[in-house]
Amino acid sequence: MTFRRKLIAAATLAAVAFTAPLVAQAQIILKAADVHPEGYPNVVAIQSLGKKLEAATNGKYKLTMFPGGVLGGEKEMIEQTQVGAINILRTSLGPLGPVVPDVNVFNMPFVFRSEAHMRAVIDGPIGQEILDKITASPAKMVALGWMDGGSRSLYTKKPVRTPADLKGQKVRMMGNPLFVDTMNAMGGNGIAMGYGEVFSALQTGVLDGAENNPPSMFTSNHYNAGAKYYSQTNHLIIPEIFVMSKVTWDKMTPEEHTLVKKFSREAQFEQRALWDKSVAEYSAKLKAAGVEFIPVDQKVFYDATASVRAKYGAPYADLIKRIEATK
Ligand code: GTR
Repeated sequence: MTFRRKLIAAATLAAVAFTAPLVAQAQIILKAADVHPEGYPNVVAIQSLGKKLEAATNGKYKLTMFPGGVLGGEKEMIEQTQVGAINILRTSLGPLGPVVPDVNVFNMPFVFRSEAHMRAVIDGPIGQEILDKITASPAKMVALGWMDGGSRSLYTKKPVRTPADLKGQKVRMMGNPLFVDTMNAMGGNGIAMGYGEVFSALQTGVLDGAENNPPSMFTSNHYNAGAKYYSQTNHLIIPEIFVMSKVTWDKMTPEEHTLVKKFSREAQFEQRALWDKSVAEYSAKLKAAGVEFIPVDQKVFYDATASVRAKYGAPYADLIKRIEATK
């Protein structure tokens, strides 16, 4: 080897030694889960949080997404998150109510005047208080941020315009007694069931309808199981949430906590932008597939559900006043 070559070889070795880590660091896989499919705004926003965390920690953490409910329904996934089998979970606040009753104030029918009102509440101090209550509760989850779930309306095989039209109709609700009470008060028969079971229950006639926002109604394919009428009740405006298992959180450093919090807040707003686009897109797709959107008098359904707000809202009278006062 010439002197020049030797010099280059030595310099290359030195460069390699300089950049290579002294001890190979084992990568930590963060299992994230969602009932929604790949490409859904909530899934995309969590994946992007994962990518940012991976980059900021030089690959110490890598997020792997389990979409489409492959790890179970939200009730089962909440349980897996509590024990650390799932590290990051995006879920509706609905099925979290039986685990952390304080969140039920956001789960009440017509507690928010509009989606804009709901956003103002979750982005502000009340939203932070509810996140903190989840984290401080014995549920073993650290609440990271909110997501948008739009407004939930009713979809059925027969057109529904009034509570009387719901008489005798079996309507799927999320697993929380509050929602079964809500549907019963709206005039139907509420049946609690996991999201993944609704399609075949509609097909076999176990259910006459369900309720959800347009992106979920479309991606779950429920409109292809006979539910062709979408009545614009907007009875539930439930924010969604993403949490980290406390088991996982407790193993992270304070610097990593700061990163997770920062990227979570960003995920909240990234999802929102994607969400607004997806509501428009999936509403159009539902209409193109022959779903009839039926305008209804929401006031009638609001009045019909007063007993539910009275029952579940009683312990939170002050908080409800603050929600109402939020502009
Ligand atoms: C969707 C929500 C999911 C899940 C589903 C359901 O709107 O995004 O988290 O709760 O509804 O009805 O089970």
